[in-house]
Amino acid sequence: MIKKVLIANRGEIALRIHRACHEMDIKTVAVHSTADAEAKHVKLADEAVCIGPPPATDSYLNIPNIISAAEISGADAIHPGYGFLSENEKFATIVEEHEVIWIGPKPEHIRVMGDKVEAKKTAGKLGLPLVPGSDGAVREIGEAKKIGDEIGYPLIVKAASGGGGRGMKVVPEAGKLESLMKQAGSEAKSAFGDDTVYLEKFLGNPRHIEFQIFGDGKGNAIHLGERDCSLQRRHQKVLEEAPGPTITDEERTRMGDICARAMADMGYRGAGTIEFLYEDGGFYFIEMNTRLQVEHPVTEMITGLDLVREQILVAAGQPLSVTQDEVTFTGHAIECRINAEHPETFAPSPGKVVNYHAAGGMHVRVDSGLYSGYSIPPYYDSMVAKLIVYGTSRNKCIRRLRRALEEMVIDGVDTTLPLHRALLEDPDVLEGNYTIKWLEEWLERNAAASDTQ
Ligand code: MV4
Repeated sequence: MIKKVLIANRGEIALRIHRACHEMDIKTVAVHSTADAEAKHVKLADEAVCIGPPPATDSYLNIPNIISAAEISGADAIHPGYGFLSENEKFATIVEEHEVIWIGPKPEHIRVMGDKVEAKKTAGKLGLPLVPGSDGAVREIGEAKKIGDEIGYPLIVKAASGGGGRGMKVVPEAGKLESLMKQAGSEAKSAFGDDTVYLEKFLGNPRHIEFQIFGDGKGNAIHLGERDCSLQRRHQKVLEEAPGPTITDEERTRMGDICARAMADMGYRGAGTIEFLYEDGGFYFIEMNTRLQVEHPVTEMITGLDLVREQILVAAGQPLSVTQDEVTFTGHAIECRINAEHPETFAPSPGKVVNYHAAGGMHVRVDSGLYSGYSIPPYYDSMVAKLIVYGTSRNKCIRRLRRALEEMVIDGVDTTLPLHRALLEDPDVLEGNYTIKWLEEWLERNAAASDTQ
C-alpha cells in the first residue's frame, strides 16, 4: 500500500486529499510556492517542500521541482488534485518513469480525452451518444458546407484543443460558416498552437449533466450518478447539485450504465467525469475530464463514498471498495462555490481575511483553506471555499443551505456569498428550473435592475 503521498496542489483540494490520506494512515507531503508558506495545507501536512516563487508556472506547474520534492521526501505517490498538472499527460508519464505512483488515469487516456476530436471519436466507438456533427476534424470549407446542409443551422465550431468553452463560435447560417470557421481556426492557433476545428449542431438551451465514473484499470468500472452543473458564469461553475433535479431514476441507470460500460471497455483507471448536454430528454456527449472535480463532494454526500479514498485504492492496484450493486443514491446535495470576488462585478478580491467562521451543524460540510488572519494571495484561482449541504429531499437541502449561508462569515475581502444567498431565494433555482443560459441572463437582469435604482 501507499505510505506517503505528495500533494501537487494547494488550497481546499490539497486539504481534502490530506484528510483522505490520514484516514488511510498515509503520510502527506505538501508542496507550496513562497506565496503559500502560511497556507493551511502546508500547516496540516506531515512535511512541506517549497517548490518556487508565486507564479504557478514557476511552482505548481514546475515539473522538475515537484519531482525533486517527491524524491527528497521519499513520497511513493503523487496526487495532482484538479487544475494545474492534473490533466497533463507528460507529467503523469514522468511521474511513472520515476517509479512514483500516479494517482490518476493512465497517461494515454489523459491524452485521448484532452484532444476533443479524439475524445469524441473514442466516445462514439464506446457507445456514448454524441451531438450530431462532423466525423472528426474539418479541414476545408466544402466539407463544412456539406455537413451544414445535412444537419442544419445553427452550428457550432469548436477547437480540438479547446475545452472549457474556449475557441467556440456559433454559426447562425450557411453564409457565415466560412468566415467563422477561419476565425475559430486562427484563434485556436494562437491560443493552443493548433488550428484543428470540428463542427456540431448547436443546442440552444441545454442543461449540463455530468456522470461520475470510476475504473480500476483492469476492466471494471462503476458510475456514481450524475450532477447538474448548469449554473455557470463564463464557463465557471457557480452551484452544482446531485442528483440532477430533472433526471429520472430510469435515465440515471440507463446513462450511468452506458458510461460505466464504456469506461470498463477502455480499461479506464481512477476517477473521471463524462460531460453531456441534456436537451428534450436526450443526452449528448461533449467532453470527458480525467481527474477529480471541484464538485465531487455532492456525489460523496448522496453516495456516502470517499472519492479520494477510491482514487488512492485503485492507484495502489486494489479493487474499488464497492460494486455497482452496492452503490446507492440517497437524498440531495448542493454545493456553493464561494469566490473571493465582488458578488456583482466579479472583480477578484485578494487580501486579508480578518474574520472567518464556517457554517456547521448536521449535514453541512465546508471545504476551505481559510482561517482568520489568512491572506488570500492574488496569484491563483479565486475560489476560497465550498459549502456543501445534504438533505433527505431537495427542499430540505435548500432550507439547510439557506441556513448555512446565513451562518458563513468571511470578513475583510469581497466574496460571492451574497450571490449565493440571492440565488437560493429565486423561484427558478428553488424549482430546479434552469439551463446553461439561466445564470448569465439572471445576472444581466439584476445588473439592469440595480442600474435604474
Ligand atoms: C455546446 C453548446 C451548444 N451546442 N455544444 C461550453 C464548454 C464546453 N464544455 C462545451 N460548451 C458548449 N458546447 C453544442 N453542440 C453549448 C456549450 C456551452 C455550455 C456548456 C455547458 C455549460 C455551460 C455552457 C455555457 C455556454 C455554452
